[in-house]
Amino acid sequence: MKYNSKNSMLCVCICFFAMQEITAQRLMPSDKKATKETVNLYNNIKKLSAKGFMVGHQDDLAYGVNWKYEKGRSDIKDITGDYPAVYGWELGGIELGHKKNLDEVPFDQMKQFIKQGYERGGVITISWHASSPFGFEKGAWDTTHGTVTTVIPGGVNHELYKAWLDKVAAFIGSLKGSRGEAIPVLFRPFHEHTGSWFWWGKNECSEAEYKTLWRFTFNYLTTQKKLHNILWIFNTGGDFKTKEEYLERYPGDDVVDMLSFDTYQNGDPQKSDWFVKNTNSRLAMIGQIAAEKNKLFALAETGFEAIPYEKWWTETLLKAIGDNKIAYVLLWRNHGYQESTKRMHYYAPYKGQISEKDFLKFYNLEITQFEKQVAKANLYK
Ligand code: BMA
Repeated sequence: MKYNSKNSMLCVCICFFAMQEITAQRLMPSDKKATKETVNLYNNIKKLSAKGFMVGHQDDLAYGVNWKYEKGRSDIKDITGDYPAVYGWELGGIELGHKKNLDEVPFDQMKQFIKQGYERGGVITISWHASSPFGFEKGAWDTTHGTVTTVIPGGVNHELYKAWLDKVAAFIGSLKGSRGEAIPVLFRPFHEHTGSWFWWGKNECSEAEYKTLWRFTFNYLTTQKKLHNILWIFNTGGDFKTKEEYLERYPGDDVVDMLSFDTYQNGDPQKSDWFVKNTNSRLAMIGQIAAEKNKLFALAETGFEAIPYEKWWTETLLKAIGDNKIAYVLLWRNHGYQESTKRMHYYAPYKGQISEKDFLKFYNLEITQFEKQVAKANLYK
């Protein structure tokens, strides 16, 4: 092409619109100072979710149904030869200065597991069953009405709450990759708030109080503690009926990056399709909200305790997700036999478990993303 002023004008215009397109597509986390790796993760998860969803597992590297703390082991890897793409970890107990979390995972080991998962290219998500300042015995499950009022600014437990956040911040701030960079985490505090089983639940505080609790926590950790490696996940139970209901306690677009809810299979999936229908329609609902708000969405906790149905993965979970372009689905922890409930408590299969074959089928689908595939996508670059 011959160079003339008309051509160069055209070039400038094309570049201008191309740049605009790129900036329009680029997602910015709610924390305006989010680190490069955090911004990259946010955008790369979005790209990845167009092709398929990541599969995650709580406490995956710490223990499984028949083992505890064996180097490199994972129940999911025992079956597939691959790790989950998302690693869920839990901070409950850290606020009290405990060395282990409420499920007995030592925080110093958790830190190492987080680094390992991150270095391999996986994604880290953190939940926090924060204890109630009134109920150390019942912990997060102490539903004394009005607890939230006491921890937000002006409340009698506000200083205590700040001291708790300092401990959370020290942990999240200590997560560093091999170049000294902060490891990005998807933080999901005050989860399942549409239920009434935690002290931050629906019947335990007002909408305004919940929002204040969230916004205070966001501001304290980002501004005061200068943590810029967090993507913030808003999370309800699976019991909302409308978009309006889902958003009742939504604290604002400026403090949330991802929308999610938790839901579990109950009863026999071969007799009733409520889990498939319920989950699918609610994911569609939050997917619409996420699209309107230019945010991501996920199924942040799910599973079928002890997986008694051998085809639950391809016949139930896969259908429940359907064509919703979720970022990830996280299976809850593989505790094994639980004395308190006198039941087996696990949500991912282990070698020999009846749904093992179907899980492998699920693994081999193009739409499901485990660590090897996700590592190729270089989520932090
Ligand atoms: C629940 C159960 C409990 C556990 C808690 C917090 O769903 O798995 O055993 O203590 O989550 O991780």
